[in-house]
Amino acid sequence: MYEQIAHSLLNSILSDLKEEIRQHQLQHFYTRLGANFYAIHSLFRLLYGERDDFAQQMHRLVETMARAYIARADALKEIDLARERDHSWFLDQRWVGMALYADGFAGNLQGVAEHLDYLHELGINLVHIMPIMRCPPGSSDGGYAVCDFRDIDPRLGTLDDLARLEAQMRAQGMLLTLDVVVNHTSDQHEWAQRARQGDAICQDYYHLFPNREMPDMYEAAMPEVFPDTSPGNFTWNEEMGKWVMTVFNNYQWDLNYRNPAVFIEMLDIIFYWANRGADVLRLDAVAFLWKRPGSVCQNEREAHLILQLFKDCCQVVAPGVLFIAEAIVAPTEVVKYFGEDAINAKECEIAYNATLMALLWDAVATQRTLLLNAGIRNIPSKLERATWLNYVRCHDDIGWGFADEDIIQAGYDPRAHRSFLVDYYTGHFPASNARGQAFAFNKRTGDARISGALASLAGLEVALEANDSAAIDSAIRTIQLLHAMILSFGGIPLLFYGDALGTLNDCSYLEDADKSMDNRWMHRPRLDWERAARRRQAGTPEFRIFTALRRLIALRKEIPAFADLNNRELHALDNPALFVFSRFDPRHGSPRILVAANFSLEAQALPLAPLRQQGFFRSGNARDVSSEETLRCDGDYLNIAGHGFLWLRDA
Ligand code: OTU
Repeated sequence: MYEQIAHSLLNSILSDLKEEIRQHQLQHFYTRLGANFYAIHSLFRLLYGERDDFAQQMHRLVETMARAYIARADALKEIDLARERDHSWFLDQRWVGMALYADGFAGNLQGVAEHLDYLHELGINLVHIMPIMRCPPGSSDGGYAVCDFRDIDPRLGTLDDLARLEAQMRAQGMLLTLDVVVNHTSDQHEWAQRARQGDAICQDYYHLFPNREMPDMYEAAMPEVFPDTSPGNFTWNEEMGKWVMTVFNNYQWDLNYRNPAVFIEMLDIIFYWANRGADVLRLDAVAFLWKRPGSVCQNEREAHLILQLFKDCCQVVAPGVLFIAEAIVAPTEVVKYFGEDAINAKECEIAYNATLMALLWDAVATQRTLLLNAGIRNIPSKLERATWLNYVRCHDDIGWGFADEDIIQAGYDPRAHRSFLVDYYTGHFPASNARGQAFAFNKRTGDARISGALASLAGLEVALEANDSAAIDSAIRTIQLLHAMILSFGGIPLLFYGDALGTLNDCSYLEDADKSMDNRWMHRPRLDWERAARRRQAGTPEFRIFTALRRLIALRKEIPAFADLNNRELHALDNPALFVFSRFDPRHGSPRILVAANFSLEAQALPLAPLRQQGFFRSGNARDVSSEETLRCDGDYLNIAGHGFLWLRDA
């Protein structure tokens, strides 16, 4: 949009740019900046317009973008142009992701490069390497307490190792996803160290308070993220004689985005990793970016403005790079991270679908899909050019973050139901064979979340110990069912390393003093490659899980209706154990797929009449693409085995 104030400011900024910048070939930079400048200026003014140095800061912002654009390699600029032409490329069903720790997966970055063939074998072509930036020795929240945003943790390798890995992945058509921890730094970051020494400029990077007045005001409304290990949201610092805002662990200092210097620094760090070849950047804890006393300090309007501004600026410098919003918040809030009041995603193109994840675990525990159906129906629809990251397990705990109204709609009492889920997954519920642990138990609210490896939560650990082959079969079916859901639901499926091999809880973290307080480490294993080799040995659980998932992944890639183009319909059927939806292909009109899942351990009857009314099974037969079997559909019902699923296409 053209607007005089913004445009004349842009002209003056551009004519002031230093000769060393202007001498470069900046054609695409100028056209993109011209296109986005009105938005960038408006957002920056909404956030920082009150300041005397607003024009200067705006100037710095443009210069930062220009320098990052100049530093961007030609090969990456080519990719940007190609992705501009094919701007919905990431909605395609061919993408299948995995999140892994470089050290847990293969020792370090070099090890990851050496094990890319494993990922290939499984069909993975998007790899999220958990945080690799430099952290202090000792506790670092699994890499989320960064002390140098521009270097790689020496325990994992070097920038050169990353460059080699990136080149290798690119040559094999794999996407690289890296974390940028935008909300906080380690207390050992240079800014924090200088702040402690009294540097006023660095003190302004954080939220510091001389006494309890403001912290108390904040605390009245703020929840606690880690209530048992890091209670409260502030930490006293003796050296400065000040309270520091530390929403997560006490060694993670929250950045102060009221200061435009913080915004520009973090934007420049986003550019830095984009220019190192990341295709996708996972922005950590984005819901927390803006703190307002008296509010819960999550999902504030300004947090969205900051993300929009990150996006608008990144589109100028590196338009091919996507953002993932890591916002584990209520379903109605999470869709806002795609951008509000827009048609296309204008914040983050991808967001974690924590709602689906928790609902799937709810369906497993209850053997009922009442809440799953209610919860999915009530997820607000998302924008175009936006997609979900669908996952069953990740490196974090499982929180029961679905809406209370949905729980009520499903016929349960919210408090009692959430505590049932904790009992179930910690194995305290009589019929449960899950073996998780409670995480972040909050004495005040009674809330708890769940840690544990997927296979252990699905009952495989208990079954193997008992050497009970029926129970082993059942756990393996559960693991397949859950993955079949994230592969077909719509969005990018993100597997968690280890899960395709049925990796169980790993309690060795208890011997490490830097980890023992945080039981999320029980599901962040060090992969045992000897055990992984059993994926080739018929009959082993590793073989059974791996081959099944590899097959489903390969099938997904061949089914155009599984691309995420707002092409899903939920089907409400009169059976509380079934989850049934269909996917259609709006682009090529290839066949619809009806996904029918049975979350009960007993076989269930899928009623066909209501589906026939919607145009399915006209020929009387259907093909289950997942098993390559043709099924007769001319009767009243189709049988689905306990924890079974079908991917049905008209035959
Ligand atoms: C994120 O977590 C990371 O995924 C966690 O591993 C980090 O501990 C945390 O940020 C701090 O960097 O912020 O938006 O276990 O679900 O803290 C949600 C709790 C987050 C996580 C939550 C999450």
